[in-house]
Amino acid sequence: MSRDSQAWSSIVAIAALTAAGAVACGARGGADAGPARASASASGRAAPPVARPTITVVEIRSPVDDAPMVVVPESTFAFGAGDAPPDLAPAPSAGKVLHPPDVLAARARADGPGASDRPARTVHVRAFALDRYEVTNARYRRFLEAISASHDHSRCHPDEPRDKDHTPRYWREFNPLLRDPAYANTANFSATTFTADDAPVVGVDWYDATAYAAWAGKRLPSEAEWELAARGYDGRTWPWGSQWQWGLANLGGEKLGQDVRSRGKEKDGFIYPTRVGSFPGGRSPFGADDLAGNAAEWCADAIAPVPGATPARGADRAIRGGSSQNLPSGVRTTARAHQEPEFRTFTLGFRCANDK
Ligand SMILES: [Ca+2]
Repeated sequence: MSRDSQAWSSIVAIAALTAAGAVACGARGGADAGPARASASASGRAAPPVARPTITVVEIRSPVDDAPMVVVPESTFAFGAGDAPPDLAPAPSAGKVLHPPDVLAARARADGPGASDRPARTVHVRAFALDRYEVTNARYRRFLEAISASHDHSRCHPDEPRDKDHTPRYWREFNPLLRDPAYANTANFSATTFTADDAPVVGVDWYDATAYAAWAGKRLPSEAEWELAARGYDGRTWPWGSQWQWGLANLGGEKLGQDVRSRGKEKDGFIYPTRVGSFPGGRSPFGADDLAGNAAEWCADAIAPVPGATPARGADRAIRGGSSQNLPSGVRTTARAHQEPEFRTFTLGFRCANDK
């Protein structure tokens, strides 16, 4: 139970959803373990079937940043992709069909050397709450004003640079990609592309994200928590299900297979991360939005050089969900990425979690 828990506003049940084939909640086995508060029975084999509890979408509000959060109960679930390739079968409706180049590119990525989400294994996580949306520029601005006034970095990560400036990169360097003439014709930046109040804050590194979370009385989610919130109990490939469908997430790659006149345009309408909650049809089983695409999201986990080893100081940190620039395979619920903790780019933000 977090120290802020008593200040949390009353729980509001929004809806009750029952997963197909639901059975009684099966919080089975699995001792709790760090650093991600999750344990894995890494067997090298596909994960055994996991019971599919009933999912009830419950929303609460953080008392510090007033962010809506969804509650995920203590759970055991199948973490990581199984042996089957991702289901990229085209949707039946015209205009929402994957073009052949999209399919080929997506499958190449899903099965390539970068696919580090296998084998699947059974993981147990304690109950937690997760921000329903990525942290927005408006909320981050409040944090930045607070820490700029107080100069109190005592709750920031001990490895971050002394008196670190937590200002997002693109609040200072407007439109940096236009230095590249090849991008200049298609980038379509505006003064508010990366500063709009209701868009996710991007251009923040892992230390910035960690500092915001601490200010808000929260923390970054573990990869296991993030994946459970996105995937639910039925092993779905994307937050809405295992059938690919355009228009349910802000991602990229939609220009592939199109003629040159479509340069700079995408079917979802957005090249860059856009207003959070713009794709309610892609909401996860637990009620979180934009887990697939929009801004990619820092997670708490440090990446070990080999599975099971202790990560080095300054090790890469995990990134989940893909972004407005990824292909369908890159926004799968199990797709993983990582970068050094100082890395900042225009498609990378975060959301927070908290203990329940
Ligand atoms: Ca996202």
